[in-house]
Amino acid sequence: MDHSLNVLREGYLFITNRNIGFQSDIFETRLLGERAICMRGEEAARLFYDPDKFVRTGAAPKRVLKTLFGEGGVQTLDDSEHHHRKAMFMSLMNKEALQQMRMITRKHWELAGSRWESADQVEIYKEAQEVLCRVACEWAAVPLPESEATEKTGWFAAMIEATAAFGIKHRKGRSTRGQAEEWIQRLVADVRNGVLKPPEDSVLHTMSWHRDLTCELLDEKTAAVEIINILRPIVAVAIYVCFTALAIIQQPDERKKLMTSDEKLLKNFVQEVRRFYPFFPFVPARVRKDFIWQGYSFEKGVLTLLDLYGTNHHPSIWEQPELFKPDRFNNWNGSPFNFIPQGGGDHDVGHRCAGEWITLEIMKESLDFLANKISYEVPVQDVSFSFQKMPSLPHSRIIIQRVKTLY
Ligand code: HEM
Ligand code: MYR
Repeated sequence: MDHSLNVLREGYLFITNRNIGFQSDIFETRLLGERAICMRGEEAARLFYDPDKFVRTGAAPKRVLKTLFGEGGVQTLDDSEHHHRKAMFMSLMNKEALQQMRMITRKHWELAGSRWESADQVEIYKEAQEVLCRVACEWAAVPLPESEATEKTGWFAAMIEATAAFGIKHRKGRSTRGQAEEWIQRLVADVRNGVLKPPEDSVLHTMSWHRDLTCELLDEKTAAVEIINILRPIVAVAIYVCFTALAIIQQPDERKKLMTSDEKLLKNFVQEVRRFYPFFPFVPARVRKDFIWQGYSFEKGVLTLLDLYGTNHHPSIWEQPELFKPDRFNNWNGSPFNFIPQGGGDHDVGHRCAGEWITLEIMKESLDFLANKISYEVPVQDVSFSFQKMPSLPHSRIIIQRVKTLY
């Protein structure tokens, strides 16, 4: 029987529910009309990120490519083509670029905080998306006139929300991807014909002039897809920021510990936000060639899903996984396979998220801002969140009022 509908009904818990029911971290089912293996846990992640065992070509469903990922992007490449493209992404994540990201994020939060002083109420999610859209474009050297900030934020948000949606919402994501690709393609063309001269180490410059393994420039559309693979996920960090705001509100004792803006404590807190709250549910791959693992046979071409959320909540990895405890990261062993909110394994040779380090920088700065740089009241609201809807968010999007800046 095909269980695709159950994925939508059970969302983040689809795999975990069956792991518990079958008393096994691995099981087989049918999804989108084909056989699929689902698995969770540290050993499953170690297997999934073994490049000899799985490929990504043909793994992501069409609807994901048409909305979230884009076609021809790094997520769909394998082997030397992947390594070469991924190296370009990772070259943009150097120490200076991370520091730059931190400073840009701070600047835009402080500007937003000053605007909020004259507002009745503020919705953190919406504000975070707009702040991060400005941050993303500034960091990437993509020109964003202030008059277009709201529109472009909406385009990225629509792509993120469309992936697991149906009807109008899904179609909107597809059409906004088209608009966004056209917008960025025009910029790539302008860089190539000398009309735009972004700094040499910027995302826009690097991607516009990147050459593939045959020394050809990327076609304009692929270059746009990859630039959007930087901009869109930075806007998506707003989801983590919204959950961070929720954690600050719900954990006054943990918040107090952050008063000195100690970097290690900020880091523990955001790591726990990334572990605890549901965000990217699972990642797909296909079996590269037949093999047997722990008695289970994996046949060439079979769709395989690794449960990221389930691994981050696995009871044999995490003590009391359903409690929010940032201090647990004082004792975390740093394994690339047991804490995998943005994928696992290696950033350079595997598909682990290229933006993991900048996500951490944005989150630490956003946490420090929300916990220490402004004062505000929290009106009564519905902060619950769904495990069915992907991506999930607190229903109220976190509303605050009577904001005062402390800087
Ligand atoms: C890949 C999650 C932020 C760029 C991924 C993957 C996940 C993920 C689960 C796939 C891992 C795999 O296929 O094994 C997230 C989450 C984020 C986030 C939850 C928080 C918002 C970012 C940011 C950037 C980024 C800020 C860039 C600035 C990428 C790219 C890939 C990727 C380029 C493809 C890597 C590859 O296929 O080799 N991300 N990501 N992500 N992410 Fe992120
Ligand atoms: C990004 O923009 O790449 C980062 C985060 C977006 C998360 C959106 C999660 C929604 C559901 C995705 C299902 C993916 C199945 C492959």
